Amino acid sequence: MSNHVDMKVVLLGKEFCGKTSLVERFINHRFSGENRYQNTIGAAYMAKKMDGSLVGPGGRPHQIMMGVWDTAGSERYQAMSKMYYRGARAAVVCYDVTDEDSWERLRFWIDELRKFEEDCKIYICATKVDLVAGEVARKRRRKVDYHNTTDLADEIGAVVFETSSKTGDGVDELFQRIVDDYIDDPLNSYTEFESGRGGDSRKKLHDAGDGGGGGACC
Ligand SMILES: Nc1nc2c(ncn2[C@@H]2O[C@H](COP(=O)(O)OP(=O)(O)OP(=O)(O)O)[C@@H](O)[C@H]2O)c(=O)[nH]1
Ligand SMILES: [Mg+2]
Repeated sequence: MSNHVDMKVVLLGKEFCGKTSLVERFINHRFSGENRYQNTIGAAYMAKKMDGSLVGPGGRPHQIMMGVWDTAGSERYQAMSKMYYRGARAAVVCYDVTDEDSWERLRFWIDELRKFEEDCKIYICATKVDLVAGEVARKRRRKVDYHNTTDLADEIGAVVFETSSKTGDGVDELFQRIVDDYIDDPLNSYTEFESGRGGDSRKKLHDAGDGGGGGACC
């Protein structure tokens, strides 16, 4: 019997906003460099074993395997995105703090998710914060006020993270928070059940994993 549970996470956001770099930093702990842009075609999948587990029958811990779908931001591929966010337990909707258009685009993805995946938890990720570090850079380059994002997040019940794939700031924290929320949410992949006459209450894992399948695992 499997001793892990799959969770599906999808990354959405305008092209060039930093989704692939975020996954690369999270999975491989590296940043390819600002001059190495290679747009994603369709989508890419990667998986990683996460810290934390769910308690299964007999009290056996089941490790969480996070499968991340990194989608293409180009509008050319928009129609395909539904395939990748279907069944996702969490969506990281990204925008680039130096690109106002990418912030405007958040609404589109949030509406899509709300329409088709009501139970998918939304995390708003403000990327490239290294580019606005320091007073001068902040004034010159930041195009989206942090409070606009927190207001939007409050409105839709989302969580906000600011990240830099260049320095690694906020990246592990974002993905660990996703897992922690997943474990804490009784709707996800396990339910309470009563065992034994004493009514010993434990968590029971659902059989069905919802991972995206395939791909590299670290
Ligand atoms: N300084 C800085 N540059 C970044 C950061 N994240 C991404 N970039 C750069 O931004 C550009 C776009 O990054 P990608 O991660 O490829 O963007 P994407 O959202 O995957 O783009 P699509 O695949 O086209 O949707 C690349 O040149 C990256 O090097 C960051 O945190 N800091
Ligand atoms: Mg990409």
